[in-house]
Amino acid sequence: MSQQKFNQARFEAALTRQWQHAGLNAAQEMNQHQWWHAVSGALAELLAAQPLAPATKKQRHVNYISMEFLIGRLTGNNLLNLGWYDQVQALLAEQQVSLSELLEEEVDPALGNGGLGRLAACFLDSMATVGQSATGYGLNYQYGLFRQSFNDGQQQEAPDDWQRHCYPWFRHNSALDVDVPLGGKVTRGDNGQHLWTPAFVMRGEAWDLPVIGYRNGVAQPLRLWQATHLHPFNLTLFNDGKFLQAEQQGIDAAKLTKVLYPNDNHQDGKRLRLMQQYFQCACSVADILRRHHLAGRKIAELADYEVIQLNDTHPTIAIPEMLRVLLDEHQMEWEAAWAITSKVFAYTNHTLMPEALERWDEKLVRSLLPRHLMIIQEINKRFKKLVDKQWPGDKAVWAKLAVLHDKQLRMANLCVVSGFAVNGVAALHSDLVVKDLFPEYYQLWPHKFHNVTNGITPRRWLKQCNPALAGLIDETLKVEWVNNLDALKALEPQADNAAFRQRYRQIKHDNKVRLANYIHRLTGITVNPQAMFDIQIKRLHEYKRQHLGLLHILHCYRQLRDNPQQDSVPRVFLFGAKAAPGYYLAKNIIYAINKVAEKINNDPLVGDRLKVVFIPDYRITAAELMIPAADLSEQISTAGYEASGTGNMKLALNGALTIGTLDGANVEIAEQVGEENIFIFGNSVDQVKALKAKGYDPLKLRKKDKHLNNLLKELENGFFSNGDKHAFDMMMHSLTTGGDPWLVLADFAAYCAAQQRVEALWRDQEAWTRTAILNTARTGMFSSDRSIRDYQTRIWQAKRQG
Ligand code: Z16
Repeated sequence: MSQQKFNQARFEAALTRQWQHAGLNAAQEMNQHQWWHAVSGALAELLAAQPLAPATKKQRHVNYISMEFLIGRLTGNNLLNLGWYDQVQALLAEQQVSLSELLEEEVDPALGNGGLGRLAACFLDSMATVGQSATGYGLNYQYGLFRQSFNDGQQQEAPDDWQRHCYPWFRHNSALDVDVPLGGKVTRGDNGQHLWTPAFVMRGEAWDLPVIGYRNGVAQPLRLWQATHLHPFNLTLFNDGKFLQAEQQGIDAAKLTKVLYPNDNHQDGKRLRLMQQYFQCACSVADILRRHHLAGRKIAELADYEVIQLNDTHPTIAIPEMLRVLLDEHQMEWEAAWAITSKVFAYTNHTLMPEALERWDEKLVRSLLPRHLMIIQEINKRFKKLVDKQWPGDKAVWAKLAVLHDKQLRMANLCVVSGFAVNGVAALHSDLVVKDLFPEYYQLWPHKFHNVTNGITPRRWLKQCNPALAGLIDETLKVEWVNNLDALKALEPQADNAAFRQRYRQIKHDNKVRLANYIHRLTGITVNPQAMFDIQIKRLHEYKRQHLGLLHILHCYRQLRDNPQQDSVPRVFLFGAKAAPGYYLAKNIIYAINKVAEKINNDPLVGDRLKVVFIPDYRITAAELMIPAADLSEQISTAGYEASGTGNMKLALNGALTIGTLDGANVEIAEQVGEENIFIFGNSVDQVKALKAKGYDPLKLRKKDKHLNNLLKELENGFFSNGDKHAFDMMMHSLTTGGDPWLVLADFAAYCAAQQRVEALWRDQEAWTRTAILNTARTGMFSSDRSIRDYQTRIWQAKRQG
């Protein structure tokens, strides 16, 4: 496929229709926001007229189902992928309109929480770019992830109304409506068939966003389902004069896709969430089968043409839904329905943490999905025969492997039993999936287990967010590297070129100035762009250990006060993180960081040498500004708990050096850039296990380490909290009497030592820049294009077993 040409006349005509539609008399009457709207709407219109790109070679169509797509702003990115940015910029300049300024008008669609949702968005970009025919299936939430602000340092949440009803990139196709039943009961028909009489029926509407490949003419849909009531809603009740009851259905349906659940790596088992999951899966499965039939294919051939990739267990209910449709609507036998289903589904695991592994109360499932529970019971029963054969009489193994157990439905087990592939998201993580999470399943089906290391799209995460660096690379390599990121290898020799280093450093500096201006505008705090920008950006979670970062900040502050004359390395510590609204300990850590920041930033003794800024409302748009400006990337999770991480990849690619534990994809980053170009510290996975096994006691550690004890005391004695000795109780309890489950104190000394190595290198700016360049040159494998090719060869197109 080749790039689609920009047609100026058609674009101008579309633009005219846009302002006319807004009721204006001339383009000049548009304000900045209307300009953004009109330009985006005009582009969407041109794309809509374009036929969908057909698959280029014989390959299964990928249906990527995810509860979250954290896509970020689309207009700038779409222009870049289309290759139309410069032409549109020039056209608007004729009207004295600045394209870059109007792009700032777009609200960042925040239909995801963190890494998992962003990964889904990067994968869509890469599938379109490498020519993998695909549809993304998600939910069209009215409210995305909450907006964050701080009130005296405490996180405040506000609803994120992103005005989906007038988002110009949406295309609604009412021919794709799906009816979704819920609740009720199951009876048997005359021929013994199952008849599900639902308590109510909702309607799913398909709202499509275009996913545009990088300059290859490909545009394919991200299909977001939106719930609404049926039209007309309950007519019988309406005619009976029970207007309010008739209306009731509509009220329930609209609630369904009202808001994204704000948890990352945590399940809370709410009824409405299960309804969202089923709603999404029922709509998506119906849509996949509709397309299959429309193409004139037999249902028995489904697995030859379609694969369904489940992004974590959130869409697992699609499995029994597929079986239900095949059994009850297509009247297939169990064996035939199972043969198809078990060749279609593949599952990606993103976490080992027990609180994130989804389990649903059997009772809740029965009340919403009575027929699905019966199907799951059948899967469970048949699977038990296999387990009994392999481990005769072993109750303990069955207790672990059962899909239904203790009145609970375990979604991950259902995925492994029913799918043809299971993958982890980084080499270390995939290893732990096999060894710690699913060892018995691995014994049964070793061929199902894979690793596919995560990746990031270099279009958004280098070319778009760091245009100056992208320009330098263009100029140096003189080849298209953004869809062939391994080409960055050729930058390696430039690390030894002083002139190149100078330009690379200047670009980093300019990016830091840009961020400093943003910080000043947002918070009123002035930061020095000469200082080291030390950045930790990710969801707030104990395992990610923002509080370990905090202890090191206290350590730096202590050193300054103990020795005010010392020649210290000036640093700006930057945080960006949202805490789930119900995660009180995480919120307490945010509060602690903000209070410490306040004290340090206002201490005249500190001056320019230390600043701490918690940037509010961290989101894709903020990441695009922060990542190109980072010198140091904090990746300091307790080893074994960060499945992969993807911010780590973005930062390294943009020339930040990593300080991190041997966790997730950090391990592979270290392999790629070389041990001498990264700062690794702390307990390894095995050491973490050993420490816990022998009974780790943080209080003992505290007693032994006077310095650490003093730092902790300052958090407990009100020094940072206007005398309030209890301000940080929750965090302090976790670190001390609570047993320090994330080994913050255990890694503290090693962390500070690694930070010292960081400072030693920083003092030699040429050596630092050399290392940064090598990070850019050697992180090409973290392109999500490579991840997608791995999925293709290992999972989607692999020869199918069984
Ligand atoms: C999530 O963002 C992740 C895992 C999970 O179970 C649920 C959510 Cl919402 C993250 C992992 O924590 C992170 O390590 C990984 O890089 C990311 O998923 C993408 O795989």
